[in-house]
Amino acid sequence: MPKELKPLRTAQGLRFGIVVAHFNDLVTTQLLRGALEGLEAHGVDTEAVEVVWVPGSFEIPTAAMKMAKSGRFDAVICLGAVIRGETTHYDHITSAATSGIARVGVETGVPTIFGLVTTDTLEQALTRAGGKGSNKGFDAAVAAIEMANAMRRIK
Ligand code: INI
Repeated sequence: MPKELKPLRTAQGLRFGIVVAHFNDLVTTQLLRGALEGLEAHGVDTEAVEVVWVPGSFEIPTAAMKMAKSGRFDAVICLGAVIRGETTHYDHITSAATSGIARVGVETGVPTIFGLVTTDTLEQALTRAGGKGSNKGFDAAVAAIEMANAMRRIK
């Protein structure tokens, strides 16, 4: 039988950083609410969570890198909302945020979780931020817990 590390969603003793963009904060405050609910639902102590706000999604990787390098967090959750209808540089911001967030995780070994909604309209973004039951922030929190556990268990 191969050794198999199945998803583990217990979160006692784990610490999480959250970077959240305030651009489109109608959406991102809902993503943050979802992420905090997701962590709490799995037993994360609120004292073990630190939230930093940044201006927009473009700035998320810089703050995530500093959090990841601090050695104080088991995973860093990144939350933002990029809405095509409101910008001509949607593709640039989305691509910089996406590759930057991925780079932080790969370079530091501290999992970074992609909790950005990238949509055509504000309505679509609100739907993905809990509007109709699902919240990408909550999903990001669950992914963070799974990755934090996986990284602790890989020898
Ligand atoms: N930032 C976002 O997070 N979402 C957006 O939709 C957005 N738009 O539309 O422009 C946005 N722009 C700000 C950007 O992320 C930076 O904060 C800004 O360019 C300063 O570097």
